[in-house]
Amino acid sequence: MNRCLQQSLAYSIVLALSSTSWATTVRAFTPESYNKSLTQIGPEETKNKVRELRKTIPKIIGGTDAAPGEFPHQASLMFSSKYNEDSPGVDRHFCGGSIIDDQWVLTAAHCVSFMVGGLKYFTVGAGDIDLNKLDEYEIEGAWIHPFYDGETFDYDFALLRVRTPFFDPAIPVVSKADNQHISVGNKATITGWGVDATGQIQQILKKADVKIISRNDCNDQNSYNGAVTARMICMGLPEGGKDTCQGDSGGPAITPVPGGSNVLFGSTSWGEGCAEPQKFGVYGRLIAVRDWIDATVGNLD
Ligand code: 4AZ
Repeated sequence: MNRCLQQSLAYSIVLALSSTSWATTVRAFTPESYNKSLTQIGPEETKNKVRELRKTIPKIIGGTDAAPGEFPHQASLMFSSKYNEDSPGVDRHFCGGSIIDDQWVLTAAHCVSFMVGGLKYFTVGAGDIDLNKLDEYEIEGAWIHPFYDGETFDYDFALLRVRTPFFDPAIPVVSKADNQHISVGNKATITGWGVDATGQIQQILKKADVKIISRNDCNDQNSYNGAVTARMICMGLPEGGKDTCQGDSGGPAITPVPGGSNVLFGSTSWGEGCAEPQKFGVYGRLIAVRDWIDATVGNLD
């Protein structure tokens, strides 16, 4: 068997296993088990116990359905239907992406690193909010940011070039001028087909509004304790409840700039759990790699 296919199978197994273990955790905490553990201890311990228990329960990730055509730049990285004929899109999707030029998708390096050597087994899906109705675009080439670090997720960026132009329009990538208007506390919109609190990939694209969090707050001891680099930007709500999750990686974070149009300024990268208080979603900060994007796309267009 081809090595890449083996790797991708391994990846699907990891995905399947992680959602299985998550589902098991949910089932382990029945109302009976809460009540039992709570009645045996005093009020202070009860509060702490509740806090502990809450950490282990998947939170509502807080999304709602996107409307048709609302995020035409949204793309899906999928196992190609050519090699998985009987599988619907929901079973083949593994990451998000954003159309940034007529033949280019921006995504996360960690979504692409295992494709190398087997691009034909993968495809870019776009053109619908329904994961089972996407048009597929063959991938011509993949460019991973040269400074990508698979351990720290620093420079978690990749570009994919497809063989034929997308039917849907690209979203502009944040410019230096736009970036002045992107500040802590601003609202941003995140989208993706990634898992909800039940661990299921979503057939209909979901959206949620979150706030931009300062790197300082995100690097706090209660959050990521220094792991957030200048190539990352955090978003979420301090109380949790709205976040990206597994399967959203590589997908867009957008915000309006003066004049009213949206720009792409983040790409979903990592986080501890999903939608937990203080554990913000961490996104690739596109302004930090705008020159690399321009050079890569510009050289081939
Ligand atoms: C993931 O595995 C993933 N809560 C994406 C985003 C976040 C966590 C995990 C952020 O694709």
